[in-house]
Amino acid sequence: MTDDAAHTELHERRDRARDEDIDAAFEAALAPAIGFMHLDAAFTDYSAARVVITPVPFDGTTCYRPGAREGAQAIISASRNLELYDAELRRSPYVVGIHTLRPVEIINGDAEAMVNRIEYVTGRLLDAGKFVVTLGGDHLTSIGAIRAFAQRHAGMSVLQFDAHADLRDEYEGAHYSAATIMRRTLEVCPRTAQVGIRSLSEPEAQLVEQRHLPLWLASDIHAQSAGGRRDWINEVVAALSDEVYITFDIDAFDPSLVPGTGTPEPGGLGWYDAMDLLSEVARRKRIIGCDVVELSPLLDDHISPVVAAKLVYKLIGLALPA
Ligand SMILES: [Mn+2]
Repeated sequence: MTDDAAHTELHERRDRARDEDIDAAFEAALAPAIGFMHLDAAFTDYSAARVVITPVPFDGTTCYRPGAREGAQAIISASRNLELYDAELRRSPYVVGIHTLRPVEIINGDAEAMVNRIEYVTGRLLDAGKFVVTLGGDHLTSIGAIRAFAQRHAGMSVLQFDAHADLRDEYEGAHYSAATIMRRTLEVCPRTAQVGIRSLSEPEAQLVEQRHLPLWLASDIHAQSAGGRRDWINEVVAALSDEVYITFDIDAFDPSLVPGTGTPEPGGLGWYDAMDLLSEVARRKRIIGCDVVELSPLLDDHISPVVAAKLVYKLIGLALPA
């Protein structure tokens, strides 16, 4: 089968279930679990896939409502509903191949060991030349991935979307926590930009001031957007180096868009705030990897996982122009 034929057949098959699928279901029972975007084997083969999705079902350092351990699977399930074709990019990003790993085995009660395991898995994938997308899990997940990237990309920067600054040195005595991940990030990657922030402690605010950390409050972004101004986008891009790792805490979005998160904060970003910035970053920089964390599914809310899944697919499309 040519690539074109496989492409067309996949589009058709996803549009309507066929009787043969009942037979196929018997075979599928013997096959690996369904991955992100529910693609056919031609587009999920590990050796050919450009993208590898790493699910991390860990929420051991969540400080408010737990449940982010269900986030990665909810994103993968919701991705079944997405179109393969990206309307704005005018192409089908999945053709680069997307392989979904089995979830990383979690280590309960030992956040540092969990970080080390994620770092190891991410490092192996990077050394194999993969574009790695890590799905949390709570925000602790990200530091493992960021360390693996920082070791291999000197001079990279980290762009964080988040309601929270996550700059505490310790949280309830813990060095490794969802609340400390940007502080740990600064230890391996001093160049950061924090966007959508609307919750931080006084010591965190002092740290931002002392170190002149580039940080954009959601309220400032809102005020600019309301006045039709987009200066903040240029400012954020200017703060970044050429190679950009994106860590996207889903609570950066307004909770009216994504209520399914562990530590919701009112007054967040809209979808197009995030899209406009991401498009500009993709246009002027190189996105080397990303994670989407802190989706914590709620009963009867199927919107939050869809938003997160669409964000993941958009990040892949923006980072890897065909
Ligand atoms: Mn957060």
